[in-house]
Amino acid sequence: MDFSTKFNDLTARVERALDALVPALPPGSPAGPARIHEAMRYSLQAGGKRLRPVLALSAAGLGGPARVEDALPVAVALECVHTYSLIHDDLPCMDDDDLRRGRPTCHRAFDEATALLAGDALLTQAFVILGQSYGARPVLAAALLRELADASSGRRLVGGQMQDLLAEGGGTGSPATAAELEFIHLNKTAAMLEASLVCGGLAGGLAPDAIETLRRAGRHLGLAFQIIDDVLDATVDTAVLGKTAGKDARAGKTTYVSLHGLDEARLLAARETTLATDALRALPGDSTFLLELAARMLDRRH
Ligand code: GRG
Repeated sequence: MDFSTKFNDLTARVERALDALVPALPPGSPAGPARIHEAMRYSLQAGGKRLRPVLALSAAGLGGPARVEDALPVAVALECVHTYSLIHDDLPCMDDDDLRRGRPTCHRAFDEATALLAGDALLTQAFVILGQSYGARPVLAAALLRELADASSGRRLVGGQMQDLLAEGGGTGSPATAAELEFIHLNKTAAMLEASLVCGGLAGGLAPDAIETLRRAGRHLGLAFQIIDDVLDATVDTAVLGKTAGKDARAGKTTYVSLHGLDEARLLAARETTLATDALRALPGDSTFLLELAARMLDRRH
């Protein structure tokens, strides 16, 4: 199977699992407020790139093709946490954005309170899914819960977002230093990519040293992903991105582009990608797909 066929096959499986595990109304529920489920699904099914679930499924596949199915629930849980973070990031009290995944943000399509609740409910739904789907395998369930909870915690995703807001003017008002920028991106961006590979590896039954190698690959892939995100924000227009472009410069934000310039930022992203692919090559199993995915993440246009 070539790369695109495999990528499309994995994303199609993710879409079906999302539909099943985040239903319009939970099975057996009375006629509760459909609005919360509509808002959750509105943002979830708006057609993101599904990178985190695809990374998880590909890492699980290193344990053999049959393991991919095992990783579907955690892949969906990762996408739920990611989508919650996007909904909250877009709120007026944070980034105040109107466009996400090519359509109006959740609070524009519904209202602010509904968007806040949809984000809360998606975060919680991730852990509902893990409990329901892996409860019969308590050792795996505990490892996945620990990994996803840590990645989305105040120490990582939320901590990275907090530092980002502080650097933007919520705190001192002074732009982030290079060290602060690395902290922001290691946590706001890389934590979830790292968790995607690690959770996939756990569901794939990989050994502890392979899990740590996946963690290292995820950290470098996450930094490369964020550097490219900064480059795209500065170079690609809103219609292509599906989210508002040029926001970093307008906000006077420190980014890899503002610190290093476009060319050097691209070189840094390539360097981080090489570090990620060096790690991926050391893994057991066939990592061809993951290596190609890393290369395409570096070359992405949106
Ligand atoms: C609100 C706790 C909280 C965190 C917000 C996701 C996020 C953290 C902020 C969004 C802004 C941003 C640049 C985040 C870095 C991570 C990133 C590039 C997210 C976008 O991921 P993609 O491009 O999005 O994979 P799609 O829509 O394709 O899934």
